[in-house]
Amino acid sequence: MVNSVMSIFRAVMLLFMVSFAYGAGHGVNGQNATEEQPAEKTSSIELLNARARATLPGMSTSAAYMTIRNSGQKPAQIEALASPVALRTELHTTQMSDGMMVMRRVDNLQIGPGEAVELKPGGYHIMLMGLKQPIAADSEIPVIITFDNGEQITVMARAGHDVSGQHMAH
Ligand SMILES: [Cu+2]
Repeated sequence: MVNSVMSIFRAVMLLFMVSFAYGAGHGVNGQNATEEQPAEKTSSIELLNARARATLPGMSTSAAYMTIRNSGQKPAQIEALASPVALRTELHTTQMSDGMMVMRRVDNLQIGPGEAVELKPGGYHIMLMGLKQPIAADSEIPVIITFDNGEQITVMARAGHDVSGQHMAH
């Protein structure tokens, strides 16, 4: 918990410094508007089809799924995850181990340039742990993803009971 708070704090500080540097640069180069490089501040990461599992009574965990597409020139790695609905938000993968499906935390998922990774039931997923409230169907769950390039994206995951595939409790 302390770690993820610290990494969010670092990410926010980084964003602040980047935007400050960007703004300062603009002031100096203000007259060269035609030489501005397009797309330098455009996000190279897209989060598509974000959805979350609505909870049934008594459930304290849920999961969110989406496709992460990196259209940038460099690999992107997830550095931190957060959601206001959960005490802890982690990236997990699902693997077979001795004939059992087990989930493992993943801290180094990298999405190569031009690649997309699909988070889906039975594979990578964003685990929402220690839910502060039930997740109602059709509600929108904010998921905040910070990448190692300093990009931080908030995506709204639409909750439903019909997310295909089983998900195990921890
Ligand atoms: Cu999980």
